[in-house]
Amino acid sequence: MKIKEATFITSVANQKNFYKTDKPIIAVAGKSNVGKSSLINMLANRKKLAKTSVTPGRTRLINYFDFGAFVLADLPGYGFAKVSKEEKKKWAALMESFLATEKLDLVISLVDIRHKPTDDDVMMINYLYHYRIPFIIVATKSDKLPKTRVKPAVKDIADYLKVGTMDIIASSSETGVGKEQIFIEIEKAILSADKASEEIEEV
Ligand SMILES: Nc1nc2c(ncn2[C@@H]2O[C@H](COP(=O)(O)OP(=O)(O)OP(=O)(O)O)[C@@H](O)[C@H]2O)c(=O)[nH]1
Ligand SMILES: [Mg+2]
Repeated sequence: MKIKEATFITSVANQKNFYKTDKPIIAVAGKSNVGKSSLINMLANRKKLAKTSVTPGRTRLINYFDFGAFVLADLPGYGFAKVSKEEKKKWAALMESFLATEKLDLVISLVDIRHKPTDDDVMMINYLYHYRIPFIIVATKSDKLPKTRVKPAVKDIADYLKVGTMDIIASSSETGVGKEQIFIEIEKAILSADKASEEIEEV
């Protein structure tokens, strides 16, 4: 899959403004600082399409990007300790309505390859199962591990999340590792979205 030009669409803070489109919607989820915005920039081949930050918890809104064949939503990160209770509640409400009402074709759920998934990571995966949203797990920042430790780290995360190692893609936004595999999964998700809508038309 070749991305010609990805562009920013809009930022939204509440359900009433969720972006409506006929294109497949793919969302990128994960805790603050895990590398969601960096991953989006890697997929777009652009350094500054999605704002990245050394200070965690910067993306408080859902940011939508047009990738041509699909729309990508950069979700606000979770699990940031310094956020007030009030804001955590807001985040949970926003995420819940987003996952429950938007017909997502794929969620790219990010975890840090160097750490055991957090309780919030597990909660996110459970949400995805609950709402029957197709998802893949991407283990980010693989460049920060020695090459020999990447496979064992993926295995540990897979065991912990009770998924197969084949369900996890190790990636690095610094080196571009994992990019092609992620696009293969995006293509698969788009194809099955097309199929589903054809079936509806036939009825
Ligand atoms: N070495 C390395 N650093 C990365 C990678 N991905 C992200 N980072 C760094 O991690 C920090 C956070 O990255 P972001 O992409 O802003 O993370 P985010 O998940 O969007 O964070 P929030 O929007 O705050 O939730 C930045 O300093 C990035 O440069 C990666 O693959 N390798
Ligand atoms: Mg971000």
